[in-house]
Amino acid sequence: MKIDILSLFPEMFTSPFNESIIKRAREKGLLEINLINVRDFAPGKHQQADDYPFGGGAGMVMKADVVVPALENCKDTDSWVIYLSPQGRPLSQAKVAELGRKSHLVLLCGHYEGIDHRVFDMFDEEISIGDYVLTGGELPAMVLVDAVSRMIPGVLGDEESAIEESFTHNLLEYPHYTRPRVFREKEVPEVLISGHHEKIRLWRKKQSLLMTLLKRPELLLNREYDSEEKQLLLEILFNREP
Ligand code: 4GS
Repeated sequence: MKIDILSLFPEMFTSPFNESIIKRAREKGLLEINLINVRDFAPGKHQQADDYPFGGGAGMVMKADVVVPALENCKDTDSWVIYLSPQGRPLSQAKVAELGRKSHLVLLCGHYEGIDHRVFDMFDEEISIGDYVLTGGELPAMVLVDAVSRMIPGVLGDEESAIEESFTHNLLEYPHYTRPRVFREKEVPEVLISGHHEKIRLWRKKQSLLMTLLKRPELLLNREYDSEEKQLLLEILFNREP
């Protein structure tokens, strides 16, 4: 997958994309990330990329005659152009999985008050990472790249990618433990040391349901239940043992 990121502050991206799993994905050639400075497309000696808003008011607006050429420069027939902003649809794991199947993403990061509205018809999609206001679209672009990268086949190891993870089935993760077996009098649940794989699977499933019920109960309304899960829910709700 190729990802072009258009920003006024491309240096913000250097360290997060040069560590850990994303670094490995780039080295393996599974992921190509290009950081493009929008200012390079600003005409004139001063390379002015933003200007005062017509009609007055606070803040600056990124200029259409700078952003449009910057977008045109990286747009191809297979490109999917995303503008990160609080007005976008909230990012979800389902959307992340969908974007993971694209061959070319172009991410535009707004800064200051926003972008001249005449640029908007160039976007395929507007995405928000949550209902709060940041100083720029750079952190949202990093969040999106990170989440999408791990969907690309080969980016996670076989073991990691096989893991059933949070949100994929509208369930949160079960609790994890590693050595030591006893830490400050807190013991690792007995079943995890039992070596009984089926019992461990059921314990984890039940814990996932319980964690979701306690922390994000609204997620439970957005999923279907098989007979095993119904049984586990009955056990949780009415303390009914199998
Ligand atoms: C977000 C967000 C954001 C909004 C950018 C104010 C600078 C800022 N972008 N998800 N202008 N939340 N953008 O806060 O995507």
